[in-house]
Order: sequence, then structure tokens, then C-alpha cells
Amino acid sequence: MNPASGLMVALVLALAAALPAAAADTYKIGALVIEKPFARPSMARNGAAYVTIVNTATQPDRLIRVLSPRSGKVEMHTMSMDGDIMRMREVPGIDVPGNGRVEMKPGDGLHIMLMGLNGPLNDGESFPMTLQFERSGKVDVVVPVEKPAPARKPAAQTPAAKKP
Ligand SMILES: [Cu+2]
Repeated sequence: MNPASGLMVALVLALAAALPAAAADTYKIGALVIEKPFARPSMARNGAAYVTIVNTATQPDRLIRVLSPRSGKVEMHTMSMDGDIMRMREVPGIDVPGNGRVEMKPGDGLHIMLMGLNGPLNDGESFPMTLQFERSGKVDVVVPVEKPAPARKPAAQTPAAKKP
């Protein structure tokens, strides 16, 4: 390696280190910031995807449509418990309050439902998805498929973390 290419490598490494780790997970459209889209693996007919939408404007916006080549149809759903039974219901849109945020999480209500997957969602793959907002328009995001993080070890194995 000659000194010039060595310098180039050092520059590239320095630039890469300067970028925040979350940069690749964040998308901007108008006043909206879409953070960390992800989906869970699914061997079933349907799958679920999650995004966090941050609105930096005072005007509210609304997610009105979601598309993906990965499934025939994409719906916006809410989830609620009816006794012991979990029920999902399609909603026509998801409101994003002005200066507010909508955080979708597994097991916590709002999610994006991929109806009629054209194949299983495998851990480690990524697929494109388009979010369309009433005010801000469309944004394309890449959705990585990720397994849930392993459950934390019992507190007994980490005495330092124990509360008094
Ligand atoms: Cu659903």
C-alpha cells in the first residue's frame, strides 16, 4: 500500500466514524423523520412492520397509505386485548400530532400489517416499503427483518444491577 492510499483509507475510516450509528436507519420527508423501521420474522401469511414517526412541524400530519412489493396488500392496524384475546383492526390512517411522535412497537397497538406475504420474512433480510403522508408526501424506507432481542438474564445473575 502506498502512502497516498493509506491516507485515503484513514480518511474514509474517520468519516465513517463521524457518522452517528443510527444514520442509515433514519429517513426525512418534509418535517417528518422516520426512525428505525423494522419487521419481525414471519413464516405465516402475514407479517408486521414498525416505524417511529417524528413530526418536527407544528401542523399535524397523517400516514394515509403504505405499500411494499413484499406483500399484496399493506394495512395499518391497531391491536387491543378483548379479555384474553388479541384483536387487530384496520385503521384508515395514523395521525402524527404536531411536534409529536408515533412510536410503533411489537405488542403495543399500532403496527403496519403486511397482508399476503409473497414469501416468509426471514431474519436478516431487508425489503422496501413506501409510506405516504397526507401533508408531507411519500418516502421510501428499507425495512430490516430482525428477531426480538434475547430476554434479559434474571437479576440473580447480575447482582450489581439489583435494586436495594
Ligand atoms: Cu395487524
